[in-house]
Order: sequence, then C-alpha cells, then structure tokens
Amino acid sequence: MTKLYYSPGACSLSPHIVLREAGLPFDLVLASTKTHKLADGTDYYTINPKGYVPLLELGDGQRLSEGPVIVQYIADQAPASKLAPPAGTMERYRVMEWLNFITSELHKGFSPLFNPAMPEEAKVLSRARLTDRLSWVDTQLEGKSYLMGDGFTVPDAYLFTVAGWGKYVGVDIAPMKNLSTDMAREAARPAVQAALKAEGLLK
Ligand SMILES: N[C@@H](CCC(=O)N[C@@H](CS)C(=O)NCC(=O)O)C(=O)O
Repeated sequence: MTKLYYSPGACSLSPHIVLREAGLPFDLVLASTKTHKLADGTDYYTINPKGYVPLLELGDGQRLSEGPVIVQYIADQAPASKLAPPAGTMERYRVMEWLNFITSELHKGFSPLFNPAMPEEAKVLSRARLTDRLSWVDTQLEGKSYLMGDGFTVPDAYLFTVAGWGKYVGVDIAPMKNLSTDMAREAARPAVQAALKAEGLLK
C-alpha cells in the first residue's frame, strides 16, 4: 500500500488532496515537522534524511520526495482523473510551470514567516513579496475556475495549500477576489474536505 508521510496543514496537504482526487488507496503516516518523529517514536530522518514532508512510499518500498514531483507521480497513476495533462504535451509544461512557481515563489516565500528566529523586519519584506506574487496569481485566475482553466489539476491543490497559510502569518488574500473565490471553491471539494478532516483541520 502507498504511504504518504504528512504533517497536519503542511505542504503535504497538497499530495494528500491529490491522492483523494485520484481515488487511489493510501495510508497516511503522521511525521510531525516539530518533532521529526513518527507516532511510534521512529526517527523520521531514518525514513527521509531530508527530514521534511511530504514523502510518498510506494508499494515496492521506493520513496519519492519533493511535493511538485509527488503530485505528478500520483496524477500519472490515475490518468482518467485528469489531474495532470499527459507528459510531453505543452499543457503538461504549463502544469510544471505552475508547480515550480508555487514551490519557489510562494511555498518557500512563506517558510521564513513560520520561523520564530526570523527577525520581524525580514518578515515584513517576505509578506510584501508574497502579496505581490499572490496578487499576480489573482490576475491569472480572472475569468477562470482553475489555474489551468478547464478543470482541477495538481497545481490547484498546491495553491490551495500554500495560499491557505496566509491567515496564520499576516498575508491577507481577502482583497484578491479571484483567489479568494478560488480558495472557497477548492475548500468545498469533497476530496479537500476529506483531506482536511483526516488531518484534523476540520471539525
Ligand atoms: N522541497 C520540499 C520542501 C518541503 C517542505 O518545506 N516541507 C516542510 C513543511 S511545508 C517541512 O516538512 N518542514 C520541516 C523540516 O524541514 O524539518 C518539497 O517541495 O517537498
């Protein structure tokens, strides 16, 4: 059985949503980003030497890290779900373009804001940069229900995950009308609701 190592509300929520959207069977394994330990006390570094989530463990024991790659792997296991266009097509490169933007410009832009050691002056700069980047995403969602236009694909799950962190760290997306509408629409998806519930983020 495939296993997803996750921590509640972390970037692992993105592949978690994608696994549910794909309808694939999997086990969720809690690997807290605070303790780096599994529930049974196993040191998570012995499983993923990088120490971070997400990590996907395949049925044959192989382990795949890096969220943007994991979600594409999952999508390719369930092509009928259309979570990513076929490899080699221009649309697939557009999906990868979004995933790379979200990972480098948004996800890693949020990381300093969660770091208690980061000075407040640096956090002010990070918030301003993120607000610029998210405002640009907002323009890209004008007249669209999804990043790729005509259906939910893997970057939508990643964007939902990272843009959702804004409320915890003072990045206000409420003025970004397209993005706010998009977030509400994604939140209502059954797979998203199920993932949030399974991570203890919804009552
Ligand atoms: N490059 C990795 C970064 C993953 C990452 O930043 N994970 C965070 C949670 S959002 C984490 O596990 N942090 C704890 C740690 O680094 O020890 C990816 O894209 O999957």
